[in-house]
Amino acid sequence: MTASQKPVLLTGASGNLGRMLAAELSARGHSLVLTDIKPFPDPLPEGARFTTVDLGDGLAMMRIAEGCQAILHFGGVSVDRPFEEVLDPNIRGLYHVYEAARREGARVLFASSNHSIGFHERPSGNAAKLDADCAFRPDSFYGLSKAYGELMGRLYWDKHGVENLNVRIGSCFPEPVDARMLSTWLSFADLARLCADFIAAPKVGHAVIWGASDNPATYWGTDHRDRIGWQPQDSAEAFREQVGGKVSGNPVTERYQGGAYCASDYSRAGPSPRETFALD
Ligand code: 15L
Repeated sequence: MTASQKPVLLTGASGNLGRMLAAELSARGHSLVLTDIKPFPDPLPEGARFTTVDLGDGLAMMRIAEGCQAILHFGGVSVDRPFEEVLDPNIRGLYHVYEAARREGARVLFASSNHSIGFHERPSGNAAKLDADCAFRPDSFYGLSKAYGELMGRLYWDKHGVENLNVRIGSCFPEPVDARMLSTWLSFADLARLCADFIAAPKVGHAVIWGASDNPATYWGTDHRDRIGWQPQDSAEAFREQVGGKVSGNPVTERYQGGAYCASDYSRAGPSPRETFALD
């Protein structure tokens, strides 16, 4: 079996993005191993099998990854949750994913998030966009787990040569639903193309990509998309009239890239570290 015929493991297969990717990648002819802690709710796509696996179970992860060429890691907690809920799936689970990848010689696509850098301010006017090599500024325990996941990729590439692509997903939904998403929206079709390009790329190394469509109002600048030859084709701009007025009215939410995740449980006296200490 050649590398391109070997199956692709998709974790988090029963979630919204997982279900969409299972259908799209199967339609592109990939053989898929699907896993999630929850049952797969759809009829199984052609060339796919599904097994329930808890990311916290290292042995089960090793077994399910056997013979796979790549792991698309969309499993784990995908929203702002208390630390104890994030710990097992997103911290311990990530280690299991990477150990399985190391053993199989598989590459990893890690579904990271804009919340790993959420406390960067939104650029106003012509201000410089944020490049992918910026500092992590997590806005939640969830965002912190995504920063950790990206660093795990850094470690496994430097130490073990496990290739990995870290996609800082903005807001991947069928359509943008508020004004922030004019900057952060990633269409399902652009994400599916990104995953297909990742599987097909001759070399990835350790790379970071902003997971957003071709949005003119983007917060984000350069990244490593050339490594996989990905170019987003959709744009949130078509939805401006529909969602342009949908803002929260919360100054913390509206100031930072991570939006409501920054404002959640926020307890600083002022809205910004810069104003308090004249420091960034
Ligand atoms: C995320 O990381 C979440 O998974 C998603 O539910 C959205 O909240 C998204 O970020 C966002 O920032 O819009």
